[in-house]
Amino acid sequence: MHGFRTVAAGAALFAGASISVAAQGSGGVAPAHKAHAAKPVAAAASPAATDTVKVNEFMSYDPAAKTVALKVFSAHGSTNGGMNFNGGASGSQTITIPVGWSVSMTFTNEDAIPHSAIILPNKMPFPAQPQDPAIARAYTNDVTGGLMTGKSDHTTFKASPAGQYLLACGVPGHAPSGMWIHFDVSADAKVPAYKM
Ligand SMILES: [Cu+2]
Repeated sequence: MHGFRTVAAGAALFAGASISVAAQGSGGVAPAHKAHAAKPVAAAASPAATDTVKVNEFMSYDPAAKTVALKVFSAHGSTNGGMNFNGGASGSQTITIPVGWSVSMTFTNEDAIPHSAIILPNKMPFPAQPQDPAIARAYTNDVTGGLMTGKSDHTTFKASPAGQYLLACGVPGHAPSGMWIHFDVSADAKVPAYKM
């Protein structure tokens, strides 16, 4: 279901070598200030080997280094009573990472109660007992107890193997309450994408 828009967004971003400006908003490209439609503006840019591409406020990546910087905020807004990541709950968002890329994830808890983040297999129901992440090192500190209000944790992991996963809260009861979004490691995607 979510595959098409993810790919389309990624392709559009990749084409926009002028980065970050066009990447704002919910997938749409902002109207051009000037209508030089025939001019190949992007081709005029330098090869941009070390440029960082901004996908949205939560994600940016370096296509040369194949690294993704991902910010994950718990209780980002009131969606699902705060039981959300970056405003997404019960799978309403999908993060897509090309297989083999390195993900640098910074998690920050904006809620009054503890939360955490862990990559789990895309399986329901959620396990009743705490378990290891589906991708090595893809979890935040004290994943069961959670981080207190305002606390952050950082982890870096390699997005592998390809498959469909969930980014979920590891505090008991939270994931079954909807505190999870999709996390795909794709063998087909050329660049990371974030579908809101
Ligand atoms: Cu939680």
